[in-house]
Amino acid sequence: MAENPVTDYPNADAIPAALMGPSSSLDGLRILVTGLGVTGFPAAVHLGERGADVIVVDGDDQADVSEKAQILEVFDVDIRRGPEHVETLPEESLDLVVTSPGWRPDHPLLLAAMQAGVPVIGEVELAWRIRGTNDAQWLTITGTNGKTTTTTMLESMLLAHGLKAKACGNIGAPLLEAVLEPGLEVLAIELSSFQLHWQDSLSADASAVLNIAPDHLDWHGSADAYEADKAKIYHQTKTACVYNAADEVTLRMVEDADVVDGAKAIGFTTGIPRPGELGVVEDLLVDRAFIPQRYSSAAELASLDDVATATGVAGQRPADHQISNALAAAALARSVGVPGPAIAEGLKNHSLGAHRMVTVAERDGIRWVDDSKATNTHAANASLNSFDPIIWIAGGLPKGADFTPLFSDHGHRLRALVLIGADDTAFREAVAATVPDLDVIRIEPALAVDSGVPRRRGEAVVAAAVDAAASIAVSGDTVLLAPAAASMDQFLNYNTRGELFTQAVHSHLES
Ligand code: UMA
Repeated sequence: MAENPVTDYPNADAIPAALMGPSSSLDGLRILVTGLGVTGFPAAVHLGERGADVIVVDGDDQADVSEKAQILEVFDVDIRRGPEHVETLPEESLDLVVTSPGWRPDHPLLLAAMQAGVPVIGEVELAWRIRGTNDAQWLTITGTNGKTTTTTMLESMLLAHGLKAKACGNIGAPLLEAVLEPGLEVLAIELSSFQLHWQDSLSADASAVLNIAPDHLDWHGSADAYEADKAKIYHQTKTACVYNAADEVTLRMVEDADVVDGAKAIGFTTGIPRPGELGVVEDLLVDRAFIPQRYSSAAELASLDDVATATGVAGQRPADHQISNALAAAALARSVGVPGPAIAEGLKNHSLGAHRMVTVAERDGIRWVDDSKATNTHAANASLNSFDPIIWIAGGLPKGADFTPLFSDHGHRLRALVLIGADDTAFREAVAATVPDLDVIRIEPALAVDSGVPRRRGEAVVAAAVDAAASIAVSGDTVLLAPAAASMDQFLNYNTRGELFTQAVHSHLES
């Protein structure tokens, strides 16, 4: 497997060579892991197991980490929790920092590390360097929206072909654990822009960018920086760079990428495909990219009915963005030789995950929908397009987004807006500029004092939002939780936000 030397990554030359491979000794290296969450925990375990002196820091000292601490103790991992441990670097000298994706690049501790010449890498770079317990092919997926659905569709297609495959990465199953799992043949890897930022030497077998819309601008600093990090997914791709023919930015990223010789650009389109693309002819998904006779014909892969089944709308025409997701997944699957029937079978076996436009209850003609997964304006736009009239529950961490277009485009179908963000300034300004007469109900952020520390209580906030929506909803309305914003201002993550919403709806309806 070709190695790609890291050239422009801060302090890349200082990344310890001993890291390569899954089992060489890391004795004598001191490694700081920032974050004791989904990413940090397996990283600390792995590095500790290999003999490194590991320190883990986490600003949160409230979460129950006793089970993780018990395991980490076995490897003498030093856990330091609380705000005082994340202000700057620990006093000990360090050889490497492995950071969790939620940590912003301008975090004082990470800046201090980079200034001190200590290399900072993320989970993806670490997983790429240590891979080897299995010899799996890496199929990587990013984009602003649809990543998780595309990743699970891809996994389902690979499994239908009899491959030992696993969906992992930003989807919630750590990539590090997947590369250490024996026997896997293909990894379907969802990558966020945060994860891509902290990696540089990954050379995937095939990679895809589904679409690009402004997101996470607070984390990346600008739309250009966000795009540049997303574009890194194509770097050194070996066989197929999959792009969205309807999204010029994704094509430009492929054209600008430094790929392995022979890697092909493969487009997907919801229209009739040209040679080199996958697309739709009548009610079929077809391939004009991976077949030798692509200049004269197309190979049938699956039907739009299969996509409808895969996305929970059997009997209807699936939404265009879901057809795109299915085509992107199919392109990646084709790049490792999955035949048409397995693509169709994979779609039939697939179901959408939790918190993605799930109807959680219907009572008295009022539909309650959980789309907590809509963490940005692009996703909320798709959600708002699907219902009418709507009582919209929105707000959260705005990530620098402009909400004005959502109100200009969907104001006519909104009966009311229930705002749940801790800071709702951006939403209020957007309403004032577009639909000033819209009925806006503001839910006060709830605070609880926990061991002397004030904490936001998302549970109380969604319960109040559900009560407020119920008090104005009438038959025919959809009450839609599609926040268009991230959850971390008041919730652990979007899953928790969706679960609390579902519970609040059920307890309201039962009361
Ligand atoms: N922490 C601090 N200081 C900080 C930031 C975080 O102390 O400034 C601590 C937190 O208290 C936490 C720990 O660091 O205990 C790790 O937090 P993290 O936010 O980096 O998250 P992980 O638990 O490691 O989960 C991450 C991804 N989270 C983020 O990118 C924010 C998960 O994606 C991913 O599933 C997991 O790694 C495995 O790869 C979630 C997500 O919201 C679902 N992703 C964003 C998205 O999809 O839009 C990018």
